[in-house]
Amino acid sequence: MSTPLEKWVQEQAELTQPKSIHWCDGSEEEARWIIKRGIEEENINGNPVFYRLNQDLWPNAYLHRSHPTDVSRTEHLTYVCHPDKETAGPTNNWMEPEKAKNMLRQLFNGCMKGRTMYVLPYMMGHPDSPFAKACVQITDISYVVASMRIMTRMGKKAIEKIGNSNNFVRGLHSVGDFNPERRFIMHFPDENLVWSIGSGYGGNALLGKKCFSLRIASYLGYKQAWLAEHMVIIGIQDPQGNITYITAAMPSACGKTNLAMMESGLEGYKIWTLGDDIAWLNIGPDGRLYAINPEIGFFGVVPGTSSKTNPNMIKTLKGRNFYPTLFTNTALNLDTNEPWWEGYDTPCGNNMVDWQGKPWDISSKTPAAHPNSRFTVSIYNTPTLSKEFDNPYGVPISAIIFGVRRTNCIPLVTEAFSWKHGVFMGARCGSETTAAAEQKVGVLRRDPMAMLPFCGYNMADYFRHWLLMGTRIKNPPRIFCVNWFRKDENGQFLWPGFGENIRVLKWMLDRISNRIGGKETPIGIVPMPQDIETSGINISSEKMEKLLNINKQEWQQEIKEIKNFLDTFGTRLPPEIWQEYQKLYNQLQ
Ligand code: OXD
Ligand code: MN
Repeated sequence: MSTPLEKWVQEQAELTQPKSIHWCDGSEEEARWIIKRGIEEENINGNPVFYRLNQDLWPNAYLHRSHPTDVSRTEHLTYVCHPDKETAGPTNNWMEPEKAKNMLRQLFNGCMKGRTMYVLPYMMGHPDSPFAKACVQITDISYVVASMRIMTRMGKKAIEKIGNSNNFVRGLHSVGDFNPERRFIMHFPDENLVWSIGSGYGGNALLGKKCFSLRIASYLGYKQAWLAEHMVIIGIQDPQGNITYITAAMPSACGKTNLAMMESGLEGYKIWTLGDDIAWLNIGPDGRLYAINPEIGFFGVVPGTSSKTNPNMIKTLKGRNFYPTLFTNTALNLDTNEPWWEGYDTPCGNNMVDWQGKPWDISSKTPAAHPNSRFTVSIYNTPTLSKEFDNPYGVPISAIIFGVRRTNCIPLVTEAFSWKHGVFMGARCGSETTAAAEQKVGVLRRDPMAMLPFCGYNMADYFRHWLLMGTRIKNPPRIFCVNWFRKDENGQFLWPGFGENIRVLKWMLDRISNRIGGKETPIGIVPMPQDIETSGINISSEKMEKLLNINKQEWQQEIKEIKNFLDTFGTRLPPEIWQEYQKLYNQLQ
């Protein structure tokens, strides 16, 4: 008699008709075999799935070139299929579940003919964690198998957890024919099920990541009193050796990975890494809020990564360990067989090809590496990995940060007056768009809690859930908003960013332990300019003033945009959010 898992796999095989089925065990030997298959047997657009890079300089590292149309998340092709549209809310694409399935069934029908179907059992979260979830993804491309093995705890443990039960998260994925016309990422939250076809890109195809750990998990959290968030988790060690754990939500490609592994610019302070993208937040036995990272790898943006901006990531990428490291859509130096990207430590070579494998030189008009080129690398390679990383219960959280990318208007840092005010602060966040999704870059859009593309249900209900969580948590974390990206009238960044962001984190620690005051403004509490430690960096008090300034004119425009956004939720929006809006409005008059 077959188990529910075997039965499900069998049904998917009948639909997709693969040549063979391989159940992955997550072993090192298997990983080597997968990479070899990607080099020798599978191809995308006629090119091998993997190229072996210089193994002396980049141990166990491989280059992957995606299909040229498949380089980022495709939000317009991503659907959340609740039985009714209202539950999906105004920020999600919605399709009636049966209609979505009928449509996709036709695309999946026979799509794996001549190919291998890989069955990937994996855990999101440590297998011993009460918060972990057992999952199975089916895919038909070695790139996804290799990536999932870096990003998740893949192997037999998940099969043992599932046993004879029906209790596992299902993901069916095929690259199909890569045609954007036939590319869909469909979520069925009521069934813990994801169907994704037509893309191999991480955010569309590694179904444990955005699809399950954010979209489906956020809805599970809503029903079960926890939160699945687009957040970094870090420990900040102070000169006395105390470690304070915080989380930070930031939109895609806004520096979460750099923050997660920051080399502190302030003596005595050190950052410990727990996660760079996703946090699951649960209330612990002592009533406090605890965070776990359900992933075990980084899928980060490559351009701009260097020994200056993120020295720990360079060490991580060059580290030697049992997981391979993947580079997707970087350029390649043909003389040295090394990956290369804009903003890396060394200048480009004389014999280069770009991310598509086309000859490239310094005079070329297009970038060598795709602006959303990525690395996929194990977190266990990280020199700053927290000793609490594998703690199944997670770490207690003292502060939550909402970060935005804004040229103007939003000060370097603001603290919310209360949890309720903090929820409004998160809800009103707007940020300038990046290359992480297929869209025009640099356009301001509302992105509440950096969850706009990832919240698997109506965001009005999501705000209500956040408000309710605040009443359930003992000693709720303080809430802050940061903007590292404010510019002066000449378009220059006002704040040095990167390792110097520790100075802003230090102010937060001082606030949390009531060591320092702050200035009350209509939008929240901001530091007095002298309260941000600026010794050792060249930043004038005039610049500091600009960074912390609340410009009434800009805020008049901002508040209009906030209202327009909140209006889209109609009467479903919790009254508390409108109350906070009204307070802000009144104070800005
Ligand atoms: C990511 C994203 O890949 O947010 O993490 O797009
Ligand atoms: Mn992300």
